[in-house]
Amino acid sequence: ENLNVAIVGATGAVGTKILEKLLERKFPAKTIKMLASKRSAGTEISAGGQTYIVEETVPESFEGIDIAFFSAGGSVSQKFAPEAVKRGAVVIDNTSAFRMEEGVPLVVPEVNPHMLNEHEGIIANPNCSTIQMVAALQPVKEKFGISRIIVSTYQAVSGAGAEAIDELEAQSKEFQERSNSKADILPSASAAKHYPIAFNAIPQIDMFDDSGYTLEELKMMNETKKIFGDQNLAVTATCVRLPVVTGHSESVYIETDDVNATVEDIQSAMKGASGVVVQDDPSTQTYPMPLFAEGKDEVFVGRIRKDPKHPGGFHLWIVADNLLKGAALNSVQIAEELIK
Ligand code: A2P
Ligand code: 11C
Repeated sequence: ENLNVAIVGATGAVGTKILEKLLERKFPAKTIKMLASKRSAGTEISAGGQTYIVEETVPESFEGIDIAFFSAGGSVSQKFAPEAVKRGAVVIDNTSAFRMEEGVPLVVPEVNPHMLNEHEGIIANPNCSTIQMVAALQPVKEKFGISRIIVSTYQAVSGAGAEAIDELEAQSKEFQERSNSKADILPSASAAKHYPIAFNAIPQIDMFDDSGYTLEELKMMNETKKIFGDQNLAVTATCVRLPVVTGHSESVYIETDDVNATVEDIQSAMKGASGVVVQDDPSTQTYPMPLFAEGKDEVFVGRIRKDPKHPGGFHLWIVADNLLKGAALNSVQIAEELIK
């Protein structure tokens, strides 16, 4: 009970979950400061029988803070994370602002906790769709080696923030009433065009790069190599937004180095891994789904099949709560690992 903690983006989809996880896991915090923009200064947030008053984020907010969680968008992190570090805080940043910088550990505690040994004040929490994939694949990589990953995602709107959840809800209602749907947020608030997400599937998450990939796809590709510490890993992604509120799903194809690995080998490697749950039994229609992963800490894996032609090729279906393991929980686990 000796740490002063701050949450930047405390009113957001992830920030509220960070508070929940800190309380639920009894993180040894003496104080928890709730920070957001000027707009929500004075707002009250109740959790764990306590009321927290939201304050505007300013450089001085970080005086005396030991650990600062950031989840208010990349530009807020760019502006305030250095201010927090300057005042002696360790920043655990849930945005993409610093992830690929050298000297910034990019950490999933089940995969690469050793990266926390050396840092310069900022630790990056990976993208949600990356976290659940590497957490599930780590035990397979460790036992059998992985040379190639091809992933297609089916991502929930909560990944794009509270406003995107509102947009899906409003459009769904308007669809039922046959009235005109308005799209302002998805596929990306900064995009020139917006498309409805209700009853749709949008093959664009974030903006496009000159390569034709989206930034979300490039995050999955680059972050996976950094977390696994393997720049030779062949990894490619297609990221799609679905009208699901919470829980990202992924169809993942991998090629193992050990071509003799069997489906049972993959299952038993995963069953022994912390934070991973295998739900894989076609005879009882058992497989992971986002509706059932919501609110859960674990990463769920099912539909594990051998590729019919390619030796060492396997297909898997990976689902997790993008706001928990994909964001808030992983950030709090990083903090727990840091203070060990
Ligand atoms: P606010 O409620 O004041 O706008 P989400 O990811 O769900 O969209 O949430 C974004 C979070 O980032 C919110 O908590 C939001 O606070 C916060 N935020 C947005 N802009 C700023 C800013 N300039 N400074 C601090 N926090 C910000
Ligand atoms: C989404 N994965 O689902 C994104 C959200 O880099 O942390 C997380 C963006 C990030 O829209």
